Amino acid sequence: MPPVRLDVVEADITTLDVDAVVNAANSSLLGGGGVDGAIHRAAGGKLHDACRALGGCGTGEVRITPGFDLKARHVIHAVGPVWQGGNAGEDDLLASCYRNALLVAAEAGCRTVAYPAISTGIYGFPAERAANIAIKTVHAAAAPPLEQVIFCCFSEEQARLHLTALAN
Ligand code: AR6
Repeated sequence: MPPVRLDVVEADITTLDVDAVVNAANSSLLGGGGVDGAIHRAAGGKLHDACRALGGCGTGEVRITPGFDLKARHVIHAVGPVWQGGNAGEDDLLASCYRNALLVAAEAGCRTVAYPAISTGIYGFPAERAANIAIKTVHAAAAPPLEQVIFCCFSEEQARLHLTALAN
């Protein structure tokens, strides 16, 4: 089996034609700002209904729904940690998001998955530290049937941090 390819792109994740996009959600799963708001807007109101039926999600955990009006067939909702200074288990919780999303994606038969930089916006996780955790965790855990994992960055700086982490 060929190894899973890891790529960094600078894009709006709602535009990507992949099997699953990961959402940086909150524990209610009922939407919010940032990438969560963008995904809900692009997927349409049925996503909200599907999320409501799930009844919430713990930090570090994930839930899967259809992608509805998105090109992506699935949305994997991950609840990242709120940054509290680094001594509240934030690193492990962030890694759990990346790992659990890979497991759920594989269960759903996904071959291509795109992640945003979970927790690095409204939740305040330091961007470089988060990029290192994202790349390290996915590199260690990605396996077939997955073929490609995309780190979808929303700025040049985020993309640079992920590319640097990938090169190390
Ligand atoms: N495509 C890709 N990345 C994006 C997009 C987009 N369209 N929009 C923003 N980003 P954030 P969090 C990047 O704040 O920190 C919500 O209200 C953004 O630049 O979306 O995990 C939820 O409901 C940043 O690098 O998520 C939660 O309450 C990254 O996505 C809370 O925010 C994550 O930023 C979650 O906060």
